Formats: sequence, structure tokens, C-alpha cells
Amino acid sequence: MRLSANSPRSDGASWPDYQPETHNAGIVHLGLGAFARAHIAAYTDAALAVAPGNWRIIGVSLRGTDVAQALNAQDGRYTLIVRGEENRASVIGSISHVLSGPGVGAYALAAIVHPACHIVSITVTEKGYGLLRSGGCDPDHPAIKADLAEPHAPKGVLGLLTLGLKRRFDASQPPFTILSCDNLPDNGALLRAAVIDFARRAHGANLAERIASEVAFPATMVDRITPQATAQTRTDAALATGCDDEAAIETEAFSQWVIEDNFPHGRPVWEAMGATFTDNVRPFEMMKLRMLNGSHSMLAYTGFLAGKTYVRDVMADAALNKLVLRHLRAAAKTLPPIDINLDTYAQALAERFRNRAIAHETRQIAMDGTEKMPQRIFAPALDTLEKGGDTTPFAFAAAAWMRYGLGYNDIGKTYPLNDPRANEISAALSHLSTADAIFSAYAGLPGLLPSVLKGGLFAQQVKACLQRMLSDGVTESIAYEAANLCVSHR
Ligand code: CS2
Repeated sequence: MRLSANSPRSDGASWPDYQPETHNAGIVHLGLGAFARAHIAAYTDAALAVAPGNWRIIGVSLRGTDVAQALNAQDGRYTLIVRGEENRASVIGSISHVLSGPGVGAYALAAIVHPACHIVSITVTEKGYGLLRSGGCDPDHPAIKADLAEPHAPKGVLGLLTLGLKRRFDASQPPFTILSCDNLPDNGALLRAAVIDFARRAHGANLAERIASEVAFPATMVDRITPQATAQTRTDAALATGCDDEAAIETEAFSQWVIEDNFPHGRPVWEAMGATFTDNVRPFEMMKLRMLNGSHSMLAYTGFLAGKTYVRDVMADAALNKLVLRHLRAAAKTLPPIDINLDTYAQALAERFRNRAIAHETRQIAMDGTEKMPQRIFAPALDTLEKGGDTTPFAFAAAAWMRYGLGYNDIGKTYPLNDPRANEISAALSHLSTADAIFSAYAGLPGLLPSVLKGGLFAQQVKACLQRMLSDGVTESIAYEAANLCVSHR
């Protein structure tokens, strides 16, 4: 029997503590991947259980149709398996239905134009948008190009948001709040600048000005390690619920959401699951991006190349474990003041990475490096240089990422590069074999390495690590690096 609104309640799972179908939707979520289902949908479920309101979520899958098909066949229900010392399973009821398929642009537009929609939330991953870090939108990004050519039939995030807002204003309706839940620094401000820029290009200055003065773009820091679901996830969900669940996902027990409290059109009481509301999200975002995500990227490239499939395997390797701790300490030193004990935070992160119950693939984290490296590794490297600190940990991470871009490991086994700039990287690196040449090829890719990092001490450090990886192999260089931790990093 398939999981649905009418499934008999098993004892193995907790079930919605409210009547989901009596609540209408008030949120449209773009990009309903596993992370969104483990995070915003779980927070919304907890909120609805304590304070009824019309806050269920209409999901939008802009690309595939699998998630939509699975969830729609289950009345939006799915099992969230939380893997800690023991597994806990909950059936989540906050998703109303999911839009997808060839007509998804038009359906999504209708959903966000509807006056009941008060929040459009977004997790489309770093590469999905075409946001420029310097502010504005990238007119060469495929989704933006397509939507600029046909602004009245949008299929991408910025096209949908701007036409949705235009239609709301044209109908004298208030706008919706736009909530970015992506791992980007200043995610609210970045998205705001991109939406305004897109609106100006596609619909003119008036709309851009109205958006600038009337639409709220709260910043957020989101955190919950969510590996891809596997057959085991579905088996465990079936055991817990007594039903087949093709949309089951798994995650860790830890979860954090820090949100700028800027919701002029209301919001669910996400505090019910522990969300923190604050005026200044930036220090939290920097802490999480540089410590968690920065060390994640470092351990993913080194770990993958050293033959470690999962993050927990990386942490079980003494040398890599040392290097992760070194990276966490180095990243912590670049942060602005924050009322959190960063040693305790670092220890807690290492414990989360060690979680034996979570099968988080290094391959998954290694994806999309060109979108991740700037905020995770290059920005803290720049800050460290400026303060006269030791940039070795960041140079080591950058070298591992560059080594990974070659597309084959120490024994010549190839793997696909999963990155929006994969073709460019492969073309630039083709036939190169020395650290100097490889470094110069990366430095020549536009908009990637900040110019200060293309020369000087940092460049020398990266090339030295890279040369060692090429001549002695990645495992040897990891051992070398761990054995030679400089005093400030022990
Ligand atoms: C990871 C993140 O895949 C990645 O790049 O670093 O998805 C990470 O697991 C989450 O940000 C944790 O909140």
C-alpha cells in the first residue's frame, strides 16, 4: 500500500499532529529537493502542528518530474528518516502538491500570482539561478537568457519571480516575500539584486523600482546534512510506516535555521522547530559557509581522490581527520565576532561528519565546485592573507579541487566532473601535467579565482601542494600535509 493522507497510522513513525488537508497553501517553494524536504518542509510541519494556519507548501520542480510524481501520488506525504543513535521516522504533512513537467512555468506562475501565496521560498542550489556575486543577474546564464527572450513565459527562477510580482502589482495585490534558502553569502541581498536587475531588463525600470521598495528578501542560514536517498531509505520508511514511500528521505538529527525577521506578509511559526530569528544573519552565514561547507569541500576533494566514498570514511582516516580539524580552526579565525563558541561549534561539526549512520557521499559534495569554492575557500583565504595569517589550509583545499578537476585519480580511473563549467575546465586542463600549467589554466578561467590569489604566496602554496599531489599521489600528500601541520594549526 502506498503512503497517503489516508494511510493507517503505524507505531513506527510519528504522524502529522494536525489535519493537513484543512490548511491551504501559503508558500510556493521552487526546487523541492531532498534538502528542502528535510528542512523548510519539516519546520513548516512543526509550525502547523502548534499554530494552525494556511501555510502548506506548493512545491515546484523546475527540472525533473520524479519528485512531483512520487509526492503527488502520496497526497504530498513522505517519510523523513532522522539518522542518529537510532532512527526516527516522521510522516510530513506540510506539502500540498508539487508542480512539474512541460507546463511547469505556467503552473508555477499561477501559484505565485495567487493572492494566497505570501512567501516564495527557494532552494535551487548554487548553480540554478544566474546570480552575479558582484550584484545583478548574469544575462549569459542559460535560464536567464531564455527568460529574457520570453519574459512573459518564464521557466527560470528570476523570470518567474519578476513576472509573478508584476502580475500581483498589476492586480493591485500586495507582493510576496522572497526567501532564499541557498548556501550563498548574503543570500537575501544577492537574490534581491538579481531580481531587480532582471526586472529592469525584462519589464522596465518601474517594476524594478517597485520591487526595490516593496518586496522583502530576508537572509537565511540553513543547515542540515541531507544525503541522497537510497534504497535503504525507502526500506526503512516502509518498515516505520507500513507503506511504500517513493519520496522518503533521510537526514541527520541536527538542524539549524537562522532567519532575518522580515516577513511583512506573515509566516509560519518556524520557531516551533527551533528556528532563530535575528536582525543580522551574516555572521551565522559566514560561520556555516566557511567552517561547515569549507571543510566539507576540502574533505570531499581530498577524500574522493583518496578513495573515500563517504564523509564518515574520511573522518575515520587519522591524517584526513587532522586536516579537517585544521581547516575548521583556520576558517574560524577569519570570522567576524559572533556570540558562539567556535571551538565547540567545530567539535560539533566534526562529530556530525563522523556520524556512522549517515552515508554522505564525497562525490555529492564535490559537485559544482566552481559555484562553491569562492565563498567557501577563496573568501576566507583572502581574509587570512589580509590579516597576515597562514593560508596553507585554504591553499591545500584549492589544490585538491584543482587536482579533482583533472577527472582521473592517482591510478588513472576517470570520473565525470559534475559542474556547470565542467566543459570549460576539461578543455582548459586537457593535456596539462604540471602544477604550474594547471594553476595557470584555472587562473585564466574568468570570474573564478580572485586576482590577489592568482599570484604571490597563496599561488605558490597551491602549486606546491598540487605538484606534490601530482608527483607523489594524493594519499601521500595528505600524509605529508598532516605530518607537517605548522604550529599555528596544531
Ligand atoms: C554540502 C552541503 O553538498 C555540499 O556542498 O557542503 O550540502 C551541506 O551538507 C549542507 O550545507 C549542510 O547544511
